Parts: sequence; structure tokens; C-alpha cells
Amino acid sequence: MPTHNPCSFFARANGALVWSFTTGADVVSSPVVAGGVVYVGSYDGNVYALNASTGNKIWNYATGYGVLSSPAIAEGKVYMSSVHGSVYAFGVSALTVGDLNGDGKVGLADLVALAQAYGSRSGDLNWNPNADIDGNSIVGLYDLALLAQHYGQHSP
Ligand SMILES: [Ca+2]
Ligand SMILES: [Ca+2]
Repeated sequence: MPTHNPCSFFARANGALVWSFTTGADVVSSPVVAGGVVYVGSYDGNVYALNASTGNKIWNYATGYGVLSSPAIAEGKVYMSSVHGSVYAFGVSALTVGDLNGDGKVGLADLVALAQAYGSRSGDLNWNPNADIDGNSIVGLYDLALLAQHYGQHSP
């Protein structure tokens, strides 16, 4: 039985702490990163969406039950399940799709960032999790297509 202590998790790059975020209870599941957003469930009953670059919370959703499963991403939605057995689906558009640098609009800088990471896989030197918009652990043509689709858009 997991304990209900606040839990922090940390984003690190080359061993240096980039940001940390504290939830109300244990984080049992693995977070998933897609389109510059970290999705994670916590035993505190919430699903959190965090900005992958800054760790700032974009939103959280209270399921009322511990969320122990790891999120799955498919067809532009994030799926999570709680211990109660409910499955939740969230749109991945909390951040504007393709806004790799998080400045609120999809533009040339994002395209350049994606180009620099193009062809990279998770763990590569030029890997950029924000550029992996569809969350399949490689920056490829489909990510480029998604960025192109949203080119010129601004955050709601
Ligand atoms: Ca941008
Ligand atoms: Ca991808």
C-alpha cells in the first residue's frame, strides 16, 4: 500500500536539476512527455499536466481516486486510469501543439528547434522531448507535420 506522503519529481538535464514539482501523494506511475507537456498521475487523485521546460503546472484534474497508471497517448489524447477503474481521456492541446519553446505561439523558432532535433531518439545528444509532438520517442516526419498543421497559431 503506497503511503500518502507528498512526492516530488525532478527533471534533470546532464545531471543538473532543471525543475521539480511536488504532488500531494506518491507518484507511482511513469510520467509521459508529449508536445512539451509532462502528464503524470499521482496517488493524491490528480492528473497533472506540466510544462516540460519549466515544470509549471498547466492544469490538474481531480479524479477522486489514486491515479497509479502511466498515461498512454494515442490520437491526440492522453489516457489515464484510476484505482477506481475509471479511464480518463484528456486532449493534448493544453499547450498549443507545436509550440516547442513555450512562448505561446507556433513559429519559426519552433520549426528550427524541431529541425535541430529531427531524426533524434530519446537519449540522443540533439534529442528534444518537446519536438516529439506525438510522443513516440523519435522526432520524425509526423512531428513535423503536426507542427506545420499548427504553424502560426497562438495559445488560446
Ligand atoms: Ca513557440
Ligand atoms: Ca515523434
